[in-house]
Amino acid sequence: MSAKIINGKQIASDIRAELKTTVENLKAKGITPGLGVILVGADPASISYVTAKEKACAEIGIYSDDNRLPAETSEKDLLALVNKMNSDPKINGILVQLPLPKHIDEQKVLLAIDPVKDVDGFHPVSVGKMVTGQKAFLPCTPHAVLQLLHRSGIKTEGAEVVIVGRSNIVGKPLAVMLMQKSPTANATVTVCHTRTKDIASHTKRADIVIAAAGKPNTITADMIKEGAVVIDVGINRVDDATKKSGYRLIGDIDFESVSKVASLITPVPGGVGPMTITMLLYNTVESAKSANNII
Ligand code: BQF
Repeated sequence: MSAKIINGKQIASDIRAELKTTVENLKAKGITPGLGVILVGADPASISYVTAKEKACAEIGIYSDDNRLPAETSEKDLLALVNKMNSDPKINGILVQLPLPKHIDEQKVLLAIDPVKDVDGFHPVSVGKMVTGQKAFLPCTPHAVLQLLHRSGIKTEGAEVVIVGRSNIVGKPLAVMLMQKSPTANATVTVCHTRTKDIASHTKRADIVIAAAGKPNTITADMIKEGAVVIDVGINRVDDATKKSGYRLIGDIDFESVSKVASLITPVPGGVGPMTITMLLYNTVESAKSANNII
């Protein structure tokens, strides 16, 4: 089999066009959705993510408040900025770009964000609501994966889904979302990780394999059932002298070999990544709507 490629960039662009219309309608009512963005330090990958998110906001008419702080910023000063954004009516969503420098307690900062502005969905209140099936801001990357599957016409109901990776940002919430009692979820979920005895024995049974391990070539063709759907959440930078940046992005999946056995596959770049940013825009627009009692 030769897999069809799921065009995440195209699906993301379709959703962004829908959101742009929603934002235009909000603006006609005097409402401009706003995102407060905080980057601490100058990690090149983090700078590129924050820049991409702010550009995406501008393209659909979301106001963004850009805050780039030095790596030495104290936890106290960061918490003060979060608190200022919590009480700023122009800000509907607060994005603290992760990872934070080691001297700052990440959990403490996430806990300081007002849950009504928690557009990344990392606050324990959001996580708790999500796990118990209440309305909540969904974390952007798992939500991106669900939307990609949905918009590509892939049913998860009754499907055997194997997730490789158990992070708090991707694997763990994705497992919860896919096992939810809902026609758009209802999957049978297995989560594999670094202590799993035989990852291939699990992935080989799967109708849908989702790689979120953070390591290139974690998934190879011999680990995939013929005709399976394969989603690559990995974003890894590898040196490439032919690029002017000096690097290129690759996923966690050996695309070359896996695309010969899968029926559908996401590429990197241009797969889950652009959808992740789109879900951040979605949550920010939803937050602006709720702040103004619009459903
Ligand atoms: C693409 C992220 C690891 C750790 C922290 C588009 C993004 C990436 C790729 C992007 C990511 C990864 C983000 C592509 C945001 C996804 O075209 O393939 C967009 O900006 N991402 C992040 O904010 O923090 C991370 C990965």
